[in-house]
Formats: sequence, structure tokens, C-alpha cells
Amino acid sequence: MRPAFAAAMLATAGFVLSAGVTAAVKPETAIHYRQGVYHAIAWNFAPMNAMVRGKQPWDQADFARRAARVAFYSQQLLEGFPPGSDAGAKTDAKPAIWQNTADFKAKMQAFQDASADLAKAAAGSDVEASKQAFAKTAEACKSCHEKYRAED
Ligand code: ASC
Repeated sequence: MRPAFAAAMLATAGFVLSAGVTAAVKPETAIHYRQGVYHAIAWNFAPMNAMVRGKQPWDQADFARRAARVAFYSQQLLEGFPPGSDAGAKTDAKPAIWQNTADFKAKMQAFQDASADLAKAAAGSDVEASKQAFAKTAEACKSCHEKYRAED
């Protein structure tokens, strides 16, 4: 992706989160939207995790396809957290997200960067590089969940 395009997309997402241009969207709609994207990410991440752990045969093409999906979905999460969507449907998102938006956005950016690196590594043929990039992405997931997702 070209840097200018990436910057424009991030600026748009940041605007949505801070300025509330999605005010017409009901909180429950945003909550369900973001949960759908997280579920789609988990759907793809689970078999990648199984491959990395040797619980499923390594398939570089499948790994790469799933990594590309995760990288794409990662860019679509932030807009699912408009102001006021801390409540309105069952959610594990902590109110701290809307009290620390700069930090939340930085963690989201770290996830986007890690998953972009993962997609790039997975598109190659270096299995170890793919596994290392996967571990970094999982770390980015975890770092945000620890702070901003309520315990199940
Ligand atoms: C998953 C999943 C997460 C992340 C996280 C990584 O497969 O559903 O939330 O990986 O466990 O640490």
C-alpha cells in the first residue's frame, strides 16, 4: 500500500473515532460490526496458529491468504469504535478505550503494522520468517486485549 493512501485511511479512521461522524450509527450497530470483524480475524488466525504450532500441516499458500485477510481486516476495526459505543449491546470493550484514544489508536496501528509485515512475510517462502511475523502479530493482539478487552 502506498504511504499516502495508508495515511489518508488512518486519518479517516481517526476522524471517525474522535469527531463522531458516525453519530447516525447506533452504538449496538457499531458493536456488532466490530465484533464481526474481530470474529473474521479470529476465523483466519486460528488455522494460522495451528500451522505455527505444528497442529496442522504447513501450507504456505493458505497461510499467506489468511495473513492477507487479517491485514485487510485490521484496517477496518477502528471505525467500529465511535464515541458512545462503549455500551448499547453486550461488549467486552472497556470504557478505557474512549478515555485513552491516542494509546488505543497507537495499539491499533501496531496491530496494523504487524499484520502488514505478516502478510508480506507470508507471501514469501521463508517459513521461519512467517512464524516470527505471526508471533509479533499475536503479541500486538495481546497487548491491546490486556488493556482494553474485559476478561471473558
Ligand atoms: C487469536 C485470537 C486472539 C489472538 C490472541 C493473540 O487467535 O482469537 O484474540 O489470537 O490470543 O495473543
